[in-house]
Amino acid sequence: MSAPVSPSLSPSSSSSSVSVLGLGMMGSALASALLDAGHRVTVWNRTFARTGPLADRGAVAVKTAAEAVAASELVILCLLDNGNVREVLDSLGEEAAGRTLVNLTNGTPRQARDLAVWAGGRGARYLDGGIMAVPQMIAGPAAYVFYSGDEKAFGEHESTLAAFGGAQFVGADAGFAALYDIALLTGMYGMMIGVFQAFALARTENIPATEVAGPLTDWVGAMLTGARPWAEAIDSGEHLTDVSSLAVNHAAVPNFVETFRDQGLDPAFFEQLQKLLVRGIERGHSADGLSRLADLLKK
Ligand code: FVH
Repeated sequence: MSAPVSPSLSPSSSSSSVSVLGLGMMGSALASALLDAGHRVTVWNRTFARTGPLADRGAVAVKTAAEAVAASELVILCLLDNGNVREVLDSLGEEAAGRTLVNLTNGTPRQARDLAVWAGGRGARYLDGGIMAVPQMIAGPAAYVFYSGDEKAFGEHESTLAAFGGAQFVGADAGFAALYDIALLTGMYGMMIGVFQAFALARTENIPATEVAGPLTDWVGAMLTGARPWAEAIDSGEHLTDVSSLAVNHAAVPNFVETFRDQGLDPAFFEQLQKLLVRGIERGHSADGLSRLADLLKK
């Protein structure tokens, strides 16, 4: 079942009609960017009061999700999680038919694929997205969004979606945008947890975190230049190194566990790292570099 796009809702004009469902910090930034780009924007939020600032700027605020979906062929969803998205979509009648649903809510690849199936069953096209920006970055030069799913729908709406920043299509499998998103956020969380542990360690001796911030930024930045060579090693399966081996790191990590314990901090992060290093050595990879850890994570 696939309903034709009505001429009055044609996505091809430079000023499009777009509906945004979910006006939290991110949804509000997205709706605001669409208004700035000159689009006609309809907004809905579970808590209606949050529509106020956007309505003041010219958005049409509606009371139900069904009205918002009915208003535009292009529908952006940005809710807390995909359980909420599914709830909202299930509350609709026939309004989803003929619409392009662009779901920018954080979620898993499997959830994205399930939502694509849901949309297909209602005659809607589905794009999933992973936003690589915080709300304040939206529409700025560093912001971009990964999209996956219906490629034709992406091509038709790419110029409207450009209001948010760069738009990168990563595959017809609806789950791919979430996979890219989670991969990049995994790097971010890993970096953050490391940085916060460094600050926590400094604070155990009353060293101000601000004193460590400068050298830490330089060091982590310098180490990140390894990302591409590690990626090449992981893709090729060739992990031999002249930088530092699993054996060298296996000898050093107990010092981190001990220091954290001595300073009254939880050493769990380093205990997990040591477990991986032990696994690598037991499997005969002691001369390999740290890029081998990616393989060792496989269950
Ligand atoms: N903020 C960020 O930096 C990140 C950047 C990358 C992408 N994430 C994801 O974007 C989704 C929304 O995040 P957010 O920052 O806008 O989140 P909140 O400000 O907390 O707004 C949440 C909105 O979801 C609505 N909502 C919650 N539960 C329901 C529900 N059961 N039914 C309908 N809507 C619901 C909530 O409505 P209300 O509380 O105002 O009534 C907000 O509109 C998220 O996936 C991030 O991971 C943001």
